[in-house]
This record gives sequence, structure tokens and C-alpha cells, in this order.
Amino acid sequence: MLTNLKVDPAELPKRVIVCGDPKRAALISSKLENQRQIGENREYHSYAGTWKGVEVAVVSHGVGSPGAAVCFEELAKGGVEYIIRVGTAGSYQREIEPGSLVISSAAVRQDGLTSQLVPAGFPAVANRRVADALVQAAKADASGLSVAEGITLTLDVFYSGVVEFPHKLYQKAGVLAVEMENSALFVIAALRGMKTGSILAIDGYADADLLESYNPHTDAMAKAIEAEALIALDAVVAVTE
Ligand code: R1X
Repeated sequence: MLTNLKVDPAELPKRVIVCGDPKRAALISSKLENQRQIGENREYHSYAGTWKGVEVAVVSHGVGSPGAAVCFEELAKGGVEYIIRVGTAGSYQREIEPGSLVISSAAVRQDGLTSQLVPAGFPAVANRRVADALVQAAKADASGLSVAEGITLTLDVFYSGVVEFPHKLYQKAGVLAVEMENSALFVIAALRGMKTGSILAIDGYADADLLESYNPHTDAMAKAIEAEALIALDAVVAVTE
């Protein structure tokens, strides 16, 4: 039994969708055939079923890299081979508008967790086949939402304190969006031999001046989350070695 997920590895498919919110995991898993719950403990709610005839799990990881890392490590221990994160993020670029989607090719490691796992220069990158599968699935998607692909940034801070984070530097460097778990996923995947990727629904602008725009509870967000979930399900069953 996986200690924190409370999932029996024998019931865990090799292909997994992860998301922060347990309610979103339930929503995504409701799209599967033969859907069943395979575990529930803390923020980790786990479901399994089939998508287009392939066994898939959907597991929630909560907010922030340390808690999410517990989930990713236990999925690796359970024999998982592919993980796609279906997340939300704040945009760093004006043209990447709320309600649109971003596929992360790599994450800037501005989290505290991964520096306790690997040295400073170690990259946090998505698997290129998983990223390609997401791009292909997004091209076939009927929602009409705009989809960008590029570098995202992973941060621990949601509400700022007195230390000013250099958001503007990363905006100038062309980083597309900021969220809180991708670097943990990509680094742990590299260490444990899993192939991972991430797709994000944009829920506002991360620029401090525009922070009032943050609202994840809109119809446009619901539409974006629905679209990214379907894209990720198609990608996670399509990707091969
Ligand atoms: O990754 C971020 C975090 O999980 C995006 O949204 C959550 C905070 O609301």
C-alpha cells in the first residue's frame, strides 16, 4: 500500500493524470469508463478507469511542491510510467490571456523542494514525447481555445510577503506563466524514471499590478479546465516510448 496515497499499487494504472484540486480529480475521472475510486487520504484522492480503452488514473496532489512531491514519489513507487499534470497558472505575458492554455516544456526551479533533491543547475524539463503528445492533442481539440507552449516558472509563494520576487525579470526572459508544482514533477520524474508533462489553464495575470484579475471561479475557467482535461487524457493514452 502506498503510504500517503493509500492506494494499492496493483490497482494503479501506468498512466496518470494529476491535478491539485481533489474535486477536479473527481470531475476528470467522471469522464472515464468503469470509473472507480482507488484511494483517499489527506489531499490525495485517486480514481481509475479507462479512456479510449486504456487504463488511466486521476490523482489529486494538493497545492505546492512539497505535498505534491509526496504524491509524485509514491506514484513512481507504484510503478507509474507517465504523468500529465492538469493545472492552473497565472500568465506572465499579456498575450497569454485568462481562459487560454499553456503546455509547459520546462520549469524555472523557484521552488524550495527541488534544491533539496538535486544541485542548482539540474534542469526541470518535461519529457519531449509527452509534451509533443499534448501539442498534438491540443491541435485536435475542438474547444477553439488558444494554446501556447514554452517555459513556465514554479514558485512556493502564492500570497507575497515583504520579499519582492523578481517577476519582471522572468517576464522579460519570456517565461509564459507561473504555478506551484511543475518543477517538482519534472525533477522527480527525472530521478525516478517517469515521463511527465503539464498543461495549464490560465486563471489571471501573475504580474503584481494585475493581481486583482485573479479569479479561478469563472465560466471561462471551467471551459479551459474541461478542455485541458480532455487534451491531457488524449495525450496520456497516445504517448509511447
Ligand atoms: O499551481 C498553483 C496552485 O496549485 C496554481 O493554483 C494553485 C493555487 O491556487
